[in-house]
Amino acid sequence: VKSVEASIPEPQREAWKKHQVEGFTDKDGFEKEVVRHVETTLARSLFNCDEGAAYSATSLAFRDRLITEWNRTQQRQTTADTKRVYYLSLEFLMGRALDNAMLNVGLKDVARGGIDDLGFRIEDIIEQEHDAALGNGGLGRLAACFLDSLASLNYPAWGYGLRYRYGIFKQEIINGYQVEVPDYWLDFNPWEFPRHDVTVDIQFYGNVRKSQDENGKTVAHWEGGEIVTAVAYDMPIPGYATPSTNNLRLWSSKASSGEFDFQKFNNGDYESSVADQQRAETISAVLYPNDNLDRGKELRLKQQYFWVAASLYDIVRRFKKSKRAWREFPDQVAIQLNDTHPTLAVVELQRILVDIEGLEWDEAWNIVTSTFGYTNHTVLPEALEKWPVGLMQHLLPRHLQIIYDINLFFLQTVEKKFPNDREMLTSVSIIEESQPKMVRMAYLAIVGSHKVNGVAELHSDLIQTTIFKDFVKIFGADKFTNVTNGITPRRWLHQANPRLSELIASKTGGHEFLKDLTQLNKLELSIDDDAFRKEWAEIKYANKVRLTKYIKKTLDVTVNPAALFDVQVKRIHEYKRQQLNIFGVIHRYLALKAMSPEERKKQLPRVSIFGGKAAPGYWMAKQIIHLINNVGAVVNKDPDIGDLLKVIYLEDYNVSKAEMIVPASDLSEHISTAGTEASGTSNMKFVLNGGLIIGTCDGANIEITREIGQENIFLFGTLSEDVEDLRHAHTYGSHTVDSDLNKVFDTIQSGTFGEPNDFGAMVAAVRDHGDFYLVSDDFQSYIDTQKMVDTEYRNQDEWVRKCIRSVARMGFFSSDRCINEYAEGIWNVEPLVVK
Ligand code: GPW
Repeated sequence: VKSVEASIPEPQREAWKKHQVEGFTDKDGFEKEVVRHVETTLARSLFNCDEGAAYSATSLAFRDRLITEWNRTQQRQTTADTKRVYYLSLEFLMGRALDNAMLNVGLKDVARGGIDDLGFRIEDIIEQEHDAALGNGGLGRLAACFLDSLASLNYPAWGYGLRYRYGIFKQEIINGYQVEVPDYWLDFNPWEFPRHDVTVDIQFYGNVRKSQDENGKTVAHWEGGEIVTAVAYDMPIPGYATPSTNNLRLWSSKASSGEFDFQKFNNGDYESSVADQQRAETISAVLYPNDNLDRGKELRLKQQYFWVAASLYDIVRRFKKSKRAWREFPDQVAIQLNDTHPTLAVVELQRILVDIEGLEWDEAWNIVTSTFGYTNHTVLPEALEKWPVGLMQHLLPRHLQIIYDINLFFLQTVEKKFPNDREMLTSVSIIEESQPKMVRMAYLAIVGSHKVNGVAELHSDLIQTTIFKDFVKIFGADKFTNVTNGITPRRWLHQANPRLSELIASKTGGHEFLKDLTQLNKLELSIDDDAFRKEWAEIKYANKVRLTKYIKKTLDVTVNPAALFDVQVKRIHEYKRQQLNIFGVIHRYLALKAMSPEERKKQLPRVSIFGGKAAPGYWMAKQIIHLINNVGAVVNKDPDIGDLLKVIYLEDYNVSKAEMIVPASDLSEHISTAGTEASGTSNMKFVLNGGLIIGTCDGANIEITREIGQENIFLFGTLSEDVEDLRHAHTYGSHTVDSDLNKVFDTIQSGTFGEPNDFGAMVAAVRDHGDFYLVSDDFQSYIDTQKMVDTEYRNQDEWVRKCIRSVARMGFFSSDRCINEYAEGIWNVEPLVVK
């Protein structure tokens, strides 16, 4: 590795070296930086520094530290000139940055002391930060965990996304209904660096002209249309206990400053040029709030192309600096497609290579397919992206031509392999011959990539045997693989649950487990240590007390921290079956009401905690939220019930709230209809924090069971291989709902929880409309399993042992393991070792 300094010309080298910034390392240095930022960067008097200003100054002090390491990391990577990974994701659900930065850099204790000297509490300062919520749910949070692992493992990697002005909406619950409020998060964001010098002009619309070059070869020219400029904003991503600091580059749209604008301006058309400006800015204005649903909006397609084109331009520009031959591109660049949202990148790279760089089609296509990998995150048909051919033609005329050519060449190879198989050709065609015709983005992603992976074993099996089975026949099984999801133990254990992290460190020989999570297995050696188990239980209790206080403060409901905390927090979706949970809660309420006071006294107290957002246009999901809130309103004030049952809806579930909620759960629910949840990742977070789970045989629940042992998990319900037959039977046979569930429905329809009509559709979906999500089939086994939970929770000693054993066996679910699998099996990249 050449010295970084060598890039500075000899005569100036000394001056630069002499003044090189060395970040603070002790309390004094930290305080000095904070005070300097308060007085100069924030222009505030020291006597007028509130918690907000103290947060800002602390963050700026850490940002400065990160950026010097960031610069050195980029220098190191440029000098080493090895292969880089580019993770393209429309969502990065980062949450807060300050606590994470302090812990990863290893200076949280230093900062705590300094903040204390300056008259604040570090916890209050951390709480000031607004979440960076540029994502909907699991898919976006996975991308954020991956960035943490990539940096912590020293991989040369970049994230590319959009800098939305509005992240996921803020949820308010008003009279039991969800109300959406815009999330304007950019007022003061110390974590981003605007790069006004890093811009890319992006073209839309226009038309394609073909000409012949001097060799008689046809060349396509994409002309006219309009130009929007992409401006880069960089966020440093610090690795844990390593100087490596990677980059997340987010693109923001603004009107191009080209002649077009000036013409209008000179003609005195000032207002219309301002309107153009605003129209350009809308491209990166808002995150689409749908989870597991494709709504096919034109602006969304514009977002996708804008982001993909800017990112590829940046990647290609970086590659070109190395002056290598094009065929070496895949040796220098690996691009991972986080679901199909960035699939246009396949087409855009082919366009750059053929139309702009003048490569032959086949050579270009080889480069393209060797570069891309595609991760699928769902089998739900309503989530598989399709775009109308007409829209594509209008917005990206040249890209549509290229898609047609890709499809033509692909179908020719299929025809060779399966002669005279018309059905095969229509079934795998990238163009769906429907009215209107559609571009199937998943098929384009498969054809354009060298590897396709699912995110848990069951899910990867399902995509290979159902939605993509014909592609397995065409490309062979080797192209398809599994990489089971993981989570970063830094945020989801060390940061969210510091006391548990310390206790684990004391039993496993320090904090090594945060870099190698398999070391958790040493915990099993301490399982018979009474003092250890006692402290374990105390930590869980303290975390529950913290949540109890939060519930009191925000909802004015008193819950008993000794009760069993039963948590289901995730996006609201029929397939995730929050309705099954609330029907179970109503069943419990009815059972308690039917008991004599003596009998009631013997029951185990339980707090049912829900949280999660519904997509604004998802009417049924909003009904579910409404029912949960109405049940809470009745149950929580019923004097017969008291502590025995409380129903809580936590408003505005997000990453920072998850950090408080996850460590406080005894039991969490992961109860999707088998075969519908690709993986799930919160299941991993809850178990890692010493909670047990009740779940279906779906997604990563299956692998969690395999790792921790089936005696440590409460599984119930239909298996995925039986789902189809049951659905068929509901529709074509006679569908009866068991009597316990019918009692629940009758109670709802008697008006116990408000207007019965409000929930008619939820009941009818199960009773009358085929019960697609098999709520009635799984209800009895769900109730029975919840009874087992009650029984087992009474034996606290054994419960705690189950929790410890489970945590000890969770090593597999680190996103570090997951990233290493991608690096070896898909990207072919290696870490850049830092001396
Ligand atoms: F539909 N996931 C998500 F596949 O959070 F695109 N949003 C989405 O839009 C999609 C998937 C998509 C989730 C899966 O539902 C979850 O099971 C998985 O754990 C997560 O992606 C990360 O792989």
